[in-house]
Parts: sequence; structure tokens; C-alpha cells
Amino acid sequence: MTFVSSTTLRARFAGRLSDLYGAEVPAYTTLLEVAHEVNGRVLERDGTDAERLGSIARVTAERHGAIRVGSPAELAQVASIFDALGMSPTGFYDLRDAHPQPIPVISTAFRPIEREELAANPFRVFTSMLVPEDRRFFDADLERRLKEFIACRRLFAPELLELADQAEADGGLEEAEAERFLDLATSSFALSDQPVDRAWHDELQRVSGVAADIGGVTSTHINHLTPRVLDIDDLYASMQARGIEMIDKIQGPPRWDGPDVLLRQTSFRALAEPRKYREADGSIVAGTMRVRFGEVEARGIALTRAGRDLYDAAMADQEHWADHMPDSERELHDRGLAYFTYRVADDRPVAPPPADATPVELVAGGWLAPDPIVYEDFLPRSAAGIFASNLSRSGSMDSAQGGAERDIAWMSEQIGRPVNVPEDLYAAESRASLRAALELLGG
Ligand code: OOG
Ligand code: NI
Repeated sequence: MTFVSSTTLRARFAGRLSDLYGAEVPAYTTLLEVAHEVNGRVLERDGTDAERLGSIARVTAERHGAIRVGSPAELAQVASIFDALGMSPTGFYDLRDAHPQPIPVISTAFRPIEREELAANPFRVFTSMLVPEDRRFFDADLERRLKEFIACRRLFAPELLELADQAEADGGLEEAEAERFLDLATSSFALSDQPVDRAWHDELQRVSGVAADIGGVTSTHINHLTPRVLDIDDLYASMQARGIEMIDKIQGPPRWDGPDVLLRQTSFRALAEPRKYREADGSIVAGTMRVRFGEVEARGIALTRAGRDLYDAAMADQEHWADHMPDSERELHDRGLAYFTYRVADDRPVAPPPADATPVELVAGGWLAPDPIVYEDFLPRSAAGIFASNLSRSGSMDSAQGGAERDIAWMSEQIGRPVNVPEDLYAAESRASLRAALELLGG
């Protein structure tokens, strides 16, 4: 029997999910084709520069999924399944204050956190959890009915959760069990053919399309699966040329000649998919639902907190983006605005550096070469335009009511595992590479 490691399980799961989503949402397959063409063109145009933020093999395999659950108990189950795939909860996002449209969820992303694991397969899943306690969206009666509905459903088979526990403990599974685990895990995220209770779904839809998508149905499903492209402007134009309706713009910084930072994202519009509905009189009728869309993204350099502040200021003044943002990697580095790893420069001076030299001095003096760290996380608040342009109704919110307080510590406690802080991971990676490079220089 062969043993299947969590790394291989993750790569296989990502592939299975991609096949499933492609079968369910054919426009996704078109998106993959176009992304592939675009990446080929950029590689031809830019040569090795195209791979500055990840090898073409990694970028081609790279996807993020998005799923949505209803309670801390469901989120804890998701955490266990993803742990089996070598993915840890990373980042805390509160979409209840998203603009232009608040969404009643808090989120984290499950992803590999080590460089080699990211290189092997960078699959990540943005996972949102409903906050029924938030009075700005749900009154006490709706909160109670929503929690009852969610407590009664079962998203994941007990056998799947047992296999996940076993994989967590052993770092993988034997081949036969791995197959079973992958079958059960993949089918948990398929669109269900169970009829949707029309009145209940409509009631939640009046609050928020996302609340209805989570709490109005008895199962979860993959909401979107996002490939990575090296030129998102080319992709946008190429999709339109194929006659696919895109949202009106690319979210994030404008196109420019300086370094790519954080994320740029866009999507094709949510498509009407067939769903069965149960009417008030008990009859089952065929209808459609429009929630799943086709997102695509381009990734840039991870910014430090100072870099993020600058980014926020630059985003608020988009026409003058270039006046705010440094137009070279070196300046991002020297001003402490982005994260870099260090290696000993091939053509360094023969004389050793001064003992107390800072990284900026070591780079300026030619001893060390900095390489940018790619942003591995999310910016849902600035991508909230993607949610908004894909929701059919705008929902309702009473901002005079108190919202339930939620933060990263609360989420960690609810799922019984620490939620990583992205900036801590980037900073640790940068420090470790600096230490190793200094050792080489000194010795
Ligand atoms: C998740 C939206 C966030 C992203 O790429 O920022 C997201 C959702 O629609 O459930 O996927
Ligand atoms: Ni997304």
C-alpha cells in the first residue's frame, strides 16, 4: 500500500474540485483556457521575469476556492478536513463592514503556510461563516430560526470527519483511505439537488444574498474557484472577446508599470443555474439560482503594515496611484513597505560587510540580494465590489443595532486551533532567510 501525504492529498483534492466545478459551471472551463493562453503569452513576452512571483508550474496549478458555512461547529469541521490537506486557518476578515455592501459573515482562509508546501501546491480556500447573532442583519426571531436550521443539517459525513482526524494524526492516509477521503470531501462541495424552501430562502435573501446562500439550503458548495493569471487586463479583454459578460471592472490597483502589489481580481457574472424549489403548498418546481461566479486574480508582492497603509491611501486616490506607490521593488524594500527574502549576492564585494550593517545597507553594498515574497492571502473588503456586483438584491441592514463582536482570538477559540496572522508569517520567513544569508556571509 502506498502512503499519500497531506501535500499529495491537497494537490489531488484541488484537481478533483476543479473537475467538479468545471462540470457544474462550464464558463469556468473557458476561464481556465483563457488563463492558460494569457499565461503563455506573458511567459513569451517577459521571459524569466514572468516567474518572479512564482514558477509557471505553480501559477498554472494555483487556485483558490470560496466556501461558506453557518456556525462555529461547521467551521471547526472544515478546519479539520483542511488540516488533513496541510492547510491552516490564516487571516481574519470581517465582511460586515465591507463597502459598498456589508455581508453578515466573518472569514478566514485555509492555506499551506510553508514556502515548500506553497511551491508544491498553493491551494487555498477562503471560508466564510455566518454571524446570526449580528442584530444589524438578523432580529432575535430570525437568529433563532436560522441557528435551528443550521444545527439540524449535516454538511459532512461522519466517515469523512473520521478520515480527516486520522490524516491529521498521521500526516496523510493509505491509498485506499485517501481515495475514500477525496471522494467524500469533493462530493461535500457539490451543488445539491435537494429542493430549496422558497419562502425561507426568500426571507433570508431579503437580508442578504450570502445569508440565503448559507442558511437557506441544507448543504454547502463551492462558490467559486479562482485561477491565477499573470496579466489580468489581457484576461479581462480576452474573456469579453469570447462573449462572456464580466463585472464592470478589475478590483484593486490600476494597471501600471511599477511592481504588482497584493491582489487584483475580477470575475464573470454569476450565472443562473437550475435549482429545484419547494413552494408553500409543498409542490416542487424547477427554477434557477444566481450565486456562483467566475473569479480570476493576479498576485503581487506582500506588503508590510506600513505598505498596507500606503496602499489604502493610494487606493482611495486611484487616479494618482503612481504618486503614492513606489515604482520599483528596491524602493518598496528600502522603505520597509513590502516583504522580501534575502540571498547572498553572486557578485558581492570580497570585503566582508560591517558587523552592524542593516539589511538595507547589505543590499545597497551589494552583499545581499532581496527577492519579493508573493502575497498569499486575501483582500475581500476591497474585493467587496465582486460580491456586490454578483448579488441580485442589495439586502437590508439596520446599522443602529449592535453588531456581535468577533475577532481572530474569538475565531481561534471557536475552532480550537490558532488562526495565523499573515504578516507574522511573511515577517518570519523574511527573518529566517536573513539569518541564513548572514551566516553564509559571516562564515
Ligand atoms: C468569498 C469572497 C472573498 C476573495 O477572493 O476575496 C473571496 C465568497 O464569495 O464567499 O473569495
Ligand atoms: Ni475569491
